[in-house]
Amino acid sequence: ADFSGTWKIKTSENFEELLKALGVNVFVRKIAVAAASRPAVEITQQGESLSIQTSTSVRTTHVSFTVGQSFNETTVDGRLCTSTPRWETDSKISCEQILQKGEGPKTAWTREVTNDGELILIMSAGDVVCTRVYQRE
Ligand code: RET
Ligand code: NA
Repeated sequence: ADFSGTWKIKTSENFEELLKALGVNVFVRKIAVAAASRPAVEITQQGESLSIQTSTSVRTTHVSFTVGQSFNETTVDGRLCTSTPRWETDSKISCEQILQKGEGPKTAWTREVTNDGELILIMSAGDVVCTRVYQRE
């Protein structure tokens, strides 16, 4: 599948609940939720290698990885973790995260490009699941 493109958000469910499950306090949560409502997501892909930049007014992350190879990233609340992405189907990447320090709920994400050309990002923390759907700009 081709994840490349500039993506704009269409729907988001449970993002605040996700941050709450991660222990983010209500003040920071409100700021993060407002910022995350208008992200700019830029993905470039070459074969099995992806580069994903997610920009908001308060936090911008940039990750580059090859599916099948572990890499360092941060959880959505900013804690360093080791991530292991793998193909769940030929259009869906599933990634488990292990915190490098300390403890917290188990976190993971999946990114999938659907037949109708949408990108579905699912982020989880423990049993809380946040679903964000994007369309190409
Ligand atoms: C701050 C402070 C530390 C805790 C959090 C923050 C904001 C995080 C944001 C995340 C956005 C994530 C997106 C993910 C994928 O689409 C304010 C940096 C939680 C805004 C857009
Ligand atoms: Na997003």
